[in-house]
Amino acid sequence: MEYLVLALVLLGVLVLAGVGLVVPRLRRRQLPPPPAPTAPPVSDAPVVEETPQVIEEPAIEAPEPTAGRLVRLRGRLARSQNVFGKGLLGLLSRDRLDDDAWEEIEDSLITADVGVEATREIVDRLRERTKVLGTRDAAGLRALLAEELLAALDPELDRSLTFKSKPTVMLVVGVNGAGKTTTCGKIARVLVADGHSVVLGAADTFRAAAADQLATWAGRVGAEVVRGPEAADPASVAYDAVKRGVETGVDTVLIDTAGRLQNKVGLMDELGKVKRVVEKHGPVDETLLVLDATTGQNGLEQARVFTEVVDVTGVVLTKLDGTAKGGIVIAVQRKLGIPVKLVGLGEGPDDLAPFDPAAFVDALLGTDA
Ligand SMILES: Nc1nc2c(ncn2[C@@H]2O[C@H](COP(=O)(O)OP(=O)(O)OP(=O)(O)O)[C@@H](O)[C@H]2O)c(=O)[nH]1
Ligand SMILES: [Mg+2]
Repeated sequence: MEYLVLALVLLGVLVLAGVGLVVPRLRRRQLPPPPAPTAPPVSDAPVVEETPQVIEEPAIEAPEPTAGRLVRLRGRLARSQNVFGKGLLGLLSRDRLDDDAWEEIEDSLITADVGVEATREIVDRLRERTKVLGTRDAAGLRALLAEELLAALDPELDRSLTFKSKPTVMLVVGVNGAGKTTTCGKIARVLVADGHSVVLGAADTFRAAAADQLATWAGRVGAEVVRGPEAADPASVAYDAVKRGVETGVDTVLIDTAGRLQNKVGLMDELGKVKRVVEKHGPVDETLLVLDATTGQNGLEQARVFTEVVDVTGVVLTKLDGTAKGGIVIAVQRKLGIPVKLVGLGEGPDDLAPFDPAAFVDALLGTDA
């Protein structure tokens, strides 16, 4: 009986506890819904719009057109102009043109790097013609000198860059510091200005900086550069550059090579190999030898060795702006039998001009004669 009472009491306690737990929950359910979230307070502060992040592409430059560049840059030949325009014309217009005067004329041509042989020819012809024609006035003498200088420059030579293959491959070679990389950059601009598309090959793998230098030039005209790891085989980089040119469908591949002295047999052999390996894709249409005009007659010996190794098709004469020896153009062509196709007249990106013999002679002689 006692047990029964105890059980009933326990049951009662449990029932009461259950009700206590459930009722508050029910109550909570019946609470009104919480207020809807209100809009944030309107502020008078100006609305700051988030600008989307723009990644800036390097600006692509529009190179100057190439036509008439030599005329525009004629002032850069000032130092050579002093020898030809002022010096020679001054000598020629002396009252008496005796043997001494002709010798002085000869000396100034040789000093201007025209070369001994060409100088003799020019002076002999001038001497003959001034005598026969009796020319003594400044304009007449200037015209005769201009004709002889022009004839010595072989104006009939084809100086255009050859575009035969697709892509046309151009190899740029020369001794250290002649201006190869700068010239590659300038040529890339010339090509782009004339409507071509270009891939550049950084086959100077001796210095990492060489490829960076080329990449900077390429970036300015939006051209692609193919480069290899430092100390990579230059022939393989050149090969890859042409391969890339084929893949991307550009019409020109321009390959910069490392500077090398013509008397280092191993380096000259390496250059021959670069050309041969590139030719697995097809012929190299242009092999441009870059010569520093300020090196004068020494440059001619370098040039000769290069022509034996890689069959040079054109000369780029750089730094004509820094020398009084503009006559080197005559000597180079004569000695090598290869046309000067381009001339460098400064360090600026568009300071490279297609070589135009008539405009060149005109610039050398100046207009104040
Ligand atoms: N004044 C003048 N300077 C030039 C001309 N062409 C090149 N230079 C300068 O010559 C120097 C050498 O030029 P680079 O293009 O580096 O010569 P590089 O032949 O590639 O040299 P390496 O690769 O070291 O053999 C640079 O300071 C150029 O700015 C030119 O026509 N006129
Ligand atoms: Mg270089």
